[in-house]
Amino acid sequence: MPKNEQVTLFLWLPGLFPRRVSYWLLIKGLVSSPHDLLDGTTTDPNLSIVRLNLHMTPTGSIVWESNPENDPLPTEISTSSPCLRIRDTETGNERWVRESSSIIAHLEEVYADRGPALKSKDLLDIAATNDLVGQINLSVIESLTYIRHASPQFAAFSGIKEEERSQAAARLGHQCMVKGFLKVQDWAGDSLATTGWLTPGTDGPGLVDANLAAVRRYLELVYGWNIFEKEELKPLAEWYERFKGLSWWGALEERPNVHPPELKFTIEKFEV
Ligand SMILES: N[C@@H](CCC(=O)N[C@@H](CS)C(=O)NCC(=O)O)C(=O)O
Repeated sequence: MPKNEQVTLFLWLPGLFPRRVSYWLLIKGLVSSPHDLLDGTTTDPNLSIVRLNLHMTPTGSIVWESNPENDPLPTEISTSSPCLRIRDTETGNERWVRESSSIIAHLEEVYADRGPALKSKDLLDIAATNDLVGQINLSVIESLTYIRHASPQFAAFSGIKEEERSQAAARLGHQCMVKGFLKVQDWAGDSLATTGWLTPGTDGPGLVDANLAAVRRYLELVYGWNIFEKEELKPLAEWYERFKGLSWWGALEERPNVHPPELKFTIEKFEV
């Protein structure tokens, strides 16, 4: 990274999408432990973490409280976390990256010479990585359609009235999500067979792995939902068990109170 750049991550640590960044930071060694991550401490003085706390207003909109307080996420830039700010310390000029998958892909370029590679250098592997990340993000949208209709609390949060919730919409979302994950499983078949990981051309877990593991873990924590429960997704279920074997997993993801109890929701069980 150029000497005059200060890079800041705005992270709501319990969230789904910021979790992708947390996993990336831990695999890369840019935070040295889950304890340091929760504390907002990185191993590079040019990289800072602003931790966000979520507050819901009575009208249901989200307000972020930042730690440190004097560095809030500007709402004219984004209302969502994660967010990445790159500030030129000489000119004060700022640029922003706003999407979790783009943020970790960008940081992986910036920190290409540090820690393990989470992305291949081979151009075709990179294209395949982009295919996989894109497909994961499409499947996440389908999973959101499912829970918008299957979870009374998430429906209410999304502005869907109880009588408007639809089993057909939930079922379709679920089916499309499974179809999408089957594509991921198929497209990652070679790397799963050779390295056990989803990211093409890396030795260990990479960008694709961080992007998907965060989704699997968050939906389990909030809804008690295993998104790979269908028998046909067994290779992904086995991959996730492998991911849980990473050295930092237990200290981060199995610590007491890992998820705020007020953000645990239910899913109505019906045949999907
Ligand atoms: N597509 C975005 C989604 C980010 C997102 O929705 N983040 C949630 C927290 S996990 C959020 O900030 N929601 C509040 C909002 O969008 O205003 C990404 O991949 O980063």
